[in-house]
Amino acid sequence: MEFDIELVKALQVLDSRGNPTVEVLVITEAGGFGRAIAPAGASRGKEEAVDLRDGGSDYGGMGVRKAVESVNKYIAPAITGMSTYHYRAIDRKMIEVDGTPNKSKLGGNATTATSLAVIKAASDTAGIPLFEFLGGRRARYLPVPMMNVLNGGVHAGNGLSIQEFMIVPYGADTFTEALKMAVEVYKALKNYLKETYGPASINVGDEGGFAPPLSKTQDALTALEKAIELSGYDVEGEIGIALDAAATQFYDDSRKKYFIDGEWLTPEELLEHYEELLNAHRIVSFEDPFGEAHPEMFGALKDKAHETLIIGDDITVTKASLIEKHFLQGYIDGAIIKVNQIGTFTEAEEAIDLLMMRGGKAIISHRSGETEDTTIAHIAVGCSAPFIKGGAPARGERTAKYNELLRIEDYLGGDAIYVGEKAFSR
Ligand code: 2PG
Ligand code: MG
Repeated sequence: MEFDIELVKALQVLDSRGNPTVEVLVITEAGGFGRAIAPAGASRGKEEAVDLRDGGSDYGGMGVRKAVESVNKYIAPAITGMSTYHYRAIDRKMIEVDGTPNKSKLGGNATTATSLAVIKAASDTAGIPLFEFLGGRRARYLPVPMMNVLNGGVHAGNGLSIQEFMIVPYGADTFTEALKMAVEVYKALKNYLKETYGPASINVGDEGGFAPPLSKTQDALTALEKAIELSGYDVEGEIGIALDAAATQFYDDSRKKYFIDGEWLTPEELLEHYEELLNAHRIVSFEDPFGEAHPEMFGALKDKAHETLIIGDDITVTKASLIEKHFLQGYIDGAIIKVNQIGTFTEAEEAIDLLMMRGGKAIISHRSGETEDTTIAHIAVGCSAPFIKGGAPARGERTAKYNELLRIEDYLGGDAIYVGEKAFSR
């Protein structure tokens, strides 16, 4: 009885871009407390769960009063009295009340915030951290962070087509040390960009990475390599470079071409372009290299790039069925997991489990519109995911996740294991 929900209540709050979003509070009969906030993406896959937004003039139409009402009026009466310990039944209930394939009735923002608040309330009622509630005593692996330190695409106001240039500090013994390495590279990158491209180049994008006025992929990669070298680390064995092209964003459906590095390229030409880039630079992971129109091209790149993990995001949208399909076809090595792409933790968990059982890589991810919510840190450790994507090691909504991982590592003490380079093993 003590895990049963006594109260569910939603509130409109703000995300890191200043857009309204949904916060949900869940309290159990034993006084267990869970509060979670839905994040929001800018580069979204077509099949993602739909956020309910108010339209009209307030907040430029971005208000979420309707989604708040979904929680207070429809979700709360349906799940009050249910046991948070059995959170999957609660998520199934919300899916049933919603009744649509993409949460468009209740709003993916409403169901996401509720679902996460429910698992947090359950762990609080049990008196254990969320990661332990999810993964038990086996949950002790700290994920390798993929940290977006140079922003382009729809997250920045520069000419870079590729959305995210990330550093991956895998050659460390602890998460704490990996974070220190990343911060050193971030600072070195700042100095390098300022000296090379002037003070305006250290303005930052949505995920806290720098957004220099560059337009060539090559120059951004060189900047990252320089920063790694200047900090005294090795791009071959300590800190890798990862990319998220979010290529749907620079694909023009009428021309059937991608715009990158000053040129319009067919999918085949883009493949060649990537091959050249991958020959010149060591890239450990490459997310969404092509748009949703060309899943088979992921496979073509995977066949050529054996040293690089090919990762789906917009083409997989945290849906177990899509992840399995693309994985079994040999198109991807792994997938990005974002609870709000699918709308409930239970469905995201299913996608993670299925992917990991097949031998794929689950990368637990933030969104470009984030908040102080740190649930993804717990999901990553709780599900023993090899990687987490959380943005730059700067800006409160990004450092919140990394700081929580520091706390988890400290809490685990001698039991903690940093996944490190094993994150890449196949
Ligand atoms: C992505 C994400 C997070 P957004 O594409 O992987 O980095 O961006 O939240 O805008 O979809
Ligand atoms: Mg992505």
